[in-house]
Amino acid sequence: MSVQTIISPDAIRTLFSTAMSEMYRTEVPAYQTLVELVEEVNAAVLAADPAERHRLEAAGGLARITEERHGAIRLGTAQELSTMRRLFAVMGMHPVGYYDLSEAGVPVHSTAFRPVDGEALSRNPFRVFTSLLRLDLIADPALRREAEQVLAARNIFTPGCLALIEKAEAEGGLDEEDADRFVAEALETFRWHSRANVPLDLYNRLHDAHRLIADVVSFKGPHINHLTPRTLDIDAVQRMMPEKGIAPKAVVEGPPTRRCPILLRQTSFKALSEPVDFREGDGEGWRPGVHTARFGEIEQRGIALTPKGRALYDTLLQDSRRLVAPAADGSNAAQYMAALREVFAPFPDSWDEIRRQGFGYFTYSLTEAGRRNPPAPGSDLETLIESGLVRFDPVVYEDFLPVSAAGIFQSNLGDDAQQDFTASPNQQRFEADLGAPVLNPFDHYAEIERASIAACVAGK
Ligand code: OOG
Ligand code: NI
Repeated sequence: MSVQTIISPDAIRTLFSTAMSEMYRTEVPAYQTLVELVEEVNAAVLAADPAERHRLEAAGGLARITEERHGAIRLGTAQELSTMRRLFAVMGMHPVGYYDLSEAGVPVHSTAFRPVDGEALSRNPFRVFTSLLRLDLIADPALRREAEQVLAARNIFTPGCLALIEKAEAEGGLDEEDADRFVAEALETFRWHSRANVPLDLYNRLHDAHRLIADVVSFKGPHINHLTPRTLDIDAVQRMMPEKGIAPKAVVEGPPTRRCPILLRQTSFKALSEPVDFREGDGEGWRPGVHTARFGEIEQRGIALTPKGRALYDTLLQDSRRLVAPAADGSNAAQYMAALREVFAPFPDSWDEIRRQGFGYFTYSLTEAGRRNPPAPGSDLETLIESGLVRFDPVVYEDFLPVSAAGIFQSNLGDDAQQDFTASPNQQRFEADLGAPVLNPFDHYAEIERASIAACVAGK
């Protein structure tokens, strides 16, 4: 293969996210309904706010505003996780962040495979929140062994997919024809299987241990469990879901509505019960049952916070929840959202204040005047801002939030699924299973900011 024929990993990611979107809309009609609602709301926001429309147009993303920003899968073994890392690497997606969900009663730990640099993100931001089941948190040793055996016997990747991963690694990428084949093969891993891999009796025992364990262990592969388009008004979509016949989770996760959005807000419609056939004991027969796993989600992103800003966010979120713990049935949703708004009042709500207090990451760039009159090397940044030579823009948060993720998990596992596990973050173990370290998101955002400052004060 000649080097010229290799296509960009970003282009493969776009083929993949488009194919996933098509597959999921067909498989989960309620998701198609959600996407149509999001399109409707986004169009209304843009019609009412020409300035926002302009800004998005200038950023080049208007046509793709509603495209999926992320999806999620849950894996069963270290081997699956490390192969998944290699699969995503073919599409320019790398592990960023470590999330321990055991603390929130969900027996998994996770990372997000995502494009890392700004250019790759702007070409296609699609990421996959990827969780690894923690069988070590299952109390019953016999059940744990049974689950391990089932997982050890499955192969979630097609032979064609594995061969193309190896080819991409050996040759530094794929050409267009191989990329098409790779996406088609990879898609098989994320597909829904209406036939379970286990008898109903084992499914029930796994389900009793934790619904998530049943979801991971009982199937041939890690079906994509949701996709998440971007909305420009998450509160409107949350409000309008029932009108479209889909049931939203109780509350929007994350920070309250603000003028200057921070981090990530997300909500979903509740997972649907779907028919599944289970094996009939050891025999050939099948017996009908149901499984609840797949849903649709939406997200709205704001500025990436520094450790100091994040600490304040975490404290305020905890305080809000202490004041009003959101009930799973949504009965106190309005009180919770009101408490959230009130408790978050001390979090500054202007970009300049967020910046001055060191709560958020920004990129700095020369203004028109700054380019005409480049600053002398070593100039003071604040002086340059005051004199209008340098401007600052918030860095968008491209990662996830453990408390929000736990809320999304929980509302889709059934509202009774909360369970206590000993909180036991184990990033070292996760990285050993992954076969690579995860990138620390704070370091990454800090570096984006540092590089932009260095360029400015150097007059670039
Ligand atoms: C993942 C839930 C987390 C998010 O957006 O925070 C998530 C899952 O349910 O597998 O996707
Ligand atoms: Ni999600």
